[in-house]
Amino acid sequence: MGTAEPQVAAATQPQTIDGFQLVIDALKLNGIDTIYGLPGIPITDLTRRAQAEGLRVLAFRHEQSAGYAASIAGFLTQKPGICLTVSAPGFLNGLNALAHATVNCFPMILVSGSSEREIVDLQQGDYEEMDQLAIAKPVAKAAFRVLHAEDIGIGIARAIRAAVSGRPGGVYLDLPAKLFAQSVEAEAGRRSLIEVVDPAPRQIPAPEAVKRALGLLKGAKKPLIILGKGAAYAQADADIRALVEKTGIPYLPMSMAKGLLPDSHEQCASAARSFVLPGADVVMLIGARLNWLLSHGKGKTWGATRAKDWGGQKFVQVDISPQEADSNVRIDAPVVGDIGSCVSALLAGLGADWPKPPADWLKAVAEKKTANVAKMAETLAMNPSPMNFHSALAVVRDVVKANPDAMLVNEGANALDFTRSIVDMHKPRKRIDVGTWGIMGVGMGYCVAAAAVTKQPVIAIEGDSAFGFSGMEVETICRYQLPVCVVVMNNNGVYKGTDVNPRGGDVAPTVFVKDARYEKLMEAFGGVGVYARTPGELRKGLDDALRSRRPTLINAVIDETAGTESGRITSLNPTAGKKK
Ligand SMILES: Cc1ncc(C[n+]2csc(CCOP(=O)(O)OP(=O)(O)O)c2C)c(N)n1
Ligand SMILES: [Mg+2]
Repeated sequence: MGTAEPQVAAATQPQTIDGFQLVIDALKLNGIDTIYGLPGIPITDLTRRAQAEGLRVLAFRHEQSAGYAASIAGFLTQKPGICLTVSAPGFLNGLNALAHATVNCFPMILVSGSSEREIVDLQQGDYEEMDQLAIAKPVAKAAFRVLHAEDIGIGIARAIRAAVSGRPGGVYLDLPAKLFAQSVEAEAGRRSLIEVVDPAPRQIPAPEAVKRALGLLKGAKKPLIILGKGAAYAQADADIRALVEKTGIPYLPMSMAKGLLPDSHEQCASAARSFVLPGADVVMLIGARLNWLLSHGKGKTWGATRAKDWGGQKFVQVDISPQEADSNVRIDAPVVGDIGSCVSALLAGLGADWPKPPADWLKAVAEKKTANVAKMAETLAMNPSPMNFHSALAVVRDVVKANPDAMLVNEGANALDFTRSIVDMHKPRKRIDVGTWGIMGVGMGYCVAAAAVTKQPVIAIEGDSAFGFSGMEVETICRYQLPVCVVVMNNNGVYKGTDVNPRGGDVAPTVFVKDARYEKLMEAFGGVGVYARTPGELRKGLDDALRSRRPTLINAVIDETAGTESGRITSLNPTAGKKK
């Protein structure tokens, strides 16, 4: 056994633990294994030490991409995605993603270093001086600052709970520079850390709410189910599928709920969207909000004659937030709880003899679907030169069908809208896109997180404008050798490449350099570049990328006249009068 000497030394020099280590230990204790960030003062050593301690630290070229990566990692894993940034400018670069996470209900924690509180608060001009906590608050679900090392455990526990419990969202955690170097006695430090117990407690719906909802559904002549990304987030896939199938009700998946049931499912009414929305009499929303993406539940989309009028549908709304109901129109049967618990309660309440919806409604939906699918098939079969969105996306559709586990990232205007409607998804949570705000710039950050989280190949369908927002992250993709294939739908601009400046001189604001060679950007960092002018070349590029798992960028040359202004949401775009 040992001599007395080391014991004396240990007694006189108690072991200490510093702020850096406490942050790392607190994250690890809570099962967090990845940090998406960008180093600099005061968090450089935090990134190094986290990596040395076995956390995966994925470093980006811009904090916004790191933030979007963290936000979508949260969506995919139900654990908060961690984005780590430096103070003021790095923090602000991450702020867009924090707001995006909050708006989309993705659990994320933006952790930013900050400058010296005493100097910041007296506005004495510190290095990167900014009251970050105050700035984060309006766009975060919650915001916290930790001033003392012994509070790190509490700070991280509160951030985790706030991010994932109830309706998830973006949380800001402010860690001033001084905190990292503070030391506390090691044992006390370890004891101060909290392993959060049951961070997202189930919320069981009230039995009477479930009964009310089922009563309404049962009496419906033309029922419809709408699945939102909240339903996808819930990871209650088998129960959701059982509920849809046992009720026999046609359903519409919102963009990121595509694949929750395969888009090829016979009850999927996506191809008859403009028929089922105005036609339905009772609509059950599951994890979907009646926001602008569903025309607020009002107007022509819902069969009303005027924009502000309700269509007369009755609504069941299954949502985790008790405040969601009645946000736009009357909700006749709110069912409040976590989606998994609500769906299983609804399922249990169906009983054995649940009647299928009236046959004439199902027949009408099926007929509309068949007609629209046939119309689309004709368009998809054309092979124009140069390619248009349809001929290019017909290839993507086939490749995704052959690789149903691949992740699909999607952003742009036409590049987004056409992909959403043409490319079927076959499994849950495979499609990740611009979300509630229709935000450009999520692309490459999403690709990195999707590859890191799922280990599956990633296909990103990107408008050429959309790609530009995060294009430099192709270096990140090459650096980590991620199996990402980016397809730039290159139509020379925002919406299309044909606008002309009537005064001459500068090109029009929506137009880019013609025939830009985006594929060379990927080649610059050791990845594979492909220039694709035909569906055959696009197909080969995609197949090769999926087989090799090498970072690849396919520059798909699309007819510059092919798009429409704002894609499918032209109606939201105020114009100068001469355009309709
Ligand atoms: C952060 C952000 N900035 C600007 C916009 C406005 N916007 C919507 S779509 C789009 C780009 C559309 O062009 P592209 O990605 O090339 O798609 P296309 O329609 O040409 O296929 C822009 C700039 C936005 N949605 N988000
Ligand atoms: Mg474009």
